[in-house]
Amino acid sequence: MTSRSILPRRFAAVGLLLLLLAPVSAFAHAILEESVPAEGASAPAGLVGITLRYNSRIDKTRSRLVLTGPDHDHTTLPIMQAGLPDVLTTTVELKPGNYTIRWNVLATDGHLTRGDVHFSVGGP
Ligand SMILES: [Cu+2]
Repeated sequence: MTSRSILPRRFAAVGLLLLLLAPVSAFAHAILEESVPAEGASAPAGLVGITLRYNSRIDKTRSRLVLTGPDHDHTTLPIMQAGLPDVLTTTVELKPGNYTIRWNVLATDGHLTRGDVHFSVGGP
């Protein structure tokens, strides 16, 4: 075998490798792009709508939103299954105080990511 015939094979191997890696970058794991309430924002007391928008589709049945309130109690919020595939929504009745939403989400690439959103609830 000469070096002339080896070189194209190398290129073919690199091409195959790129082809195998392509789906990974096409379906990146979830990064939070926008939230309502926004980080550090304030919402009026009462029924608060929570929306988290990601850069990729989310497996809603295997993702979790846990709310920590002013009494340091942890509440798992129900995630609505309807709506856009890259958006998690829920509503919860909240009294004034400081809150943290911890999100654990499973993206369609099979990777889990998590993060926190802090916000406060003021008077009605
Ligand atoms: Cu990923």
